[in-house]
Amino acid sequence: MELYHNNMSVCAQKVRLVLREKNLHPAEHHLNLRKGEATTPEYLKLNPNGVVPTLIDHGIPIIESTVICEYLDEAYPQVTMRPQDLVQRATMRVWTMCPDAGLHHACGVTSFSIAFRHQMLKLPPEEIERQLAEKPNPKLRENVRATIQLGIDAPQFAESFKAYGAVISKMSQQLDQTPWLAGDEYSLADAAMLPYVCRLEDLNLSWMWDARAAVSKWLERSKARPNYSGIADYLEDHYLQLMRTSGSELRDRLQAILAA
Ligand SMILES: N[C@@H](CCC(=O)N[C@@H](CS)C(=O)NCC(=O)O)C(=O)O
Repeated sequence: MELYHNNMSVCAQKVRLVLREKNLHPAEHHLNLRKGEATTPEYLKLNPNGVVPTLIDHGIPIIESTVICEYLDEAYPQVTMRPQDLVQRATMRVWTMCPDAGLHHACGVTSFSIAFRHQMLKLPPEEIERQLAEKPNPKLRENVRATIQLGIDAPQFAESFKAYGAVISKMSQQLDQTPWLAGDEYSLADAAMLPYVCRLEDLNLSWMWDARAAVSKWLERSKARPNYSGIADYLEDHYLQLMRTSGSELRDRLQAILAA
């Protein structure tokens, strides 16, 4: 088994949480996204979307992190991450589809507008253009361009950030009732959502759940599990430093956006 991934990518973190939960340790290929390593002709043959992660199992590439996690759970059922109860399983799926239904986009806009744009702004303008031109999806390309140039003043920022906040509030409602997102057991739902909450924490935005004790407790419980190594072992200090500083500097403006 092989995994093409990136240390700080939320989608890759999600898949690594599931792999660690199941005690699977594929050979790893780390792709530097800032250097365009996910858009090389060789990699595009594995993942035509030019994104990480990609899992190779029995020589076959499997793409889309949600699909990869479901695949792993079905192909390696020794440790199961789906509730037996079918209603809880349906609840699990509502959470696992959440990143694909908008949260992942909101997270990308939020992370880039607050922090990652600063890495890009250090590059010569022709290098920024080269990297943008490599993005196969034109809409994504223009979104990234706006967030690089305008940060949290980019037209799509407020809507994305509020959507992110709304997800935290939905999680809080669920976690007020059950210890894990799909019920009494840890499941694919928790693995799917943890990277997105950790990203907010990395951006120093944990004030977003100051008044939501159930989210703090869930986060603490999730990070205490051995599979959290799928995130912790890969954290890069210079990214964390950039995220913390940029998120702290913008705190007042971000709070005003959420309150508006
Ligand atoms: N729906 C895809 C999204 C994958 C995705 O957007 N991956 C990001 C990292 S989290 C990526 O590779 N971006 C390419 C880039 O930044 O150049 C999945 O869940 O696998």
